[in-house]
Amino acid sequence: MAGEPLSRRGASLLALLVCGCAAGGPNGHEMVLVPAGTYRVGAQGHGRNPLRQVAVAAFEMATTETTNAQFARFVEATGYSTDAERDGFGMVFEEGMIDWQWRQTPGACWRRPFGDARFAAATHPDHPVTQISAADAAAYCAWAGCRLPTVEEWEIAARAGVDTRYPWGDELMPGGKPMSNIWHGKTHFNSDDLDGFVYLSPVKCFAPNGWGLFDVCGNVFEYCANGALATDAADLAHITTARGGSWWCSEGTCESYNLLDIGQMDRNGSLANQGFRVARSPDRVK
Ligand SMILES: [Ca+2]
Ligand SMILES: [Ca+2]
Repeated sequence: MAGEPLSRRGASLLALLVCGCAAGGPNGHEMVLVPAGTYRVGAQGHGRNPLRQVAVAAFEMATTETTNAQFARFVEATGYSTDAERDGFGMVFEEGMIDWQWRQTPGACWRRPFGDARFAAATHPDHPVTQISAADAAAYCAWAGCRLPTVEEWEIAARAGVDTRYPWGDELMPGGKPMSNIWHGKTHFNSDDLDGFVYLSPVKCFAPNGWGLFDVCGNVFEYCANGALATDAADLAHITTARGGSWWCSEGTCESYNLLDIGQMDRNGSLANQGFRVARSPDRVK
């Protein structure tokens, strides 16, 4: 794969290599193998994600966002308490709020992402876990024997060999069909369920990318291992990175539900649209 730029032909070859390698990872994670090589990421003129070639060692990427069931097993095994649980609140968006408005909500945490019984983890085991800080994600990864992907690894796996804006092409909704769980409304003031979900959706509700990864665009924003990027201001020590947008992201707000944009997150923040996907660098992966 070394030196091979992304192209549709390259995508086909890589798909043959990668899709046959999905295998069981830790704590029920299904992992896809991404071969070592040099891959093209970014785009010409993109400020935070310029076009470049990156060389990576082989790695594995989970096919789904980490679920409530998986996080529950971690908590049961370790007694871990998340930042939101220790703080006593998480940040919640409700239908009818204005763009960018989030409410500090007592009791909101991974067990109750909206602070009440809706979407409770106990009754929604196949939903992605949310109300997770960067430290919470790191603690889970340490226990599970995996790690967060870098922004480049995330993009390589999410692209699955294509050079389009989305895994399925350059159109957000080809033929008017929603392809991911995002916020389609012009603003957040009015309810939006064009794709079938106003808030979170179970993992695997939408078609996967070419390598079998689900929800790389939308559902929950996914923490990455990188801190503030070189293009960010030097005083952003509390910033970490996240990719893929979320159910809350809309055309008029963050619009990060694509293969190019790199989101910024406060590493101490806990929100109802923030989760993570795990990666791994096993010794056996050459
Ligand atoms: Ca939606
Ligand atoms: Ca996602």
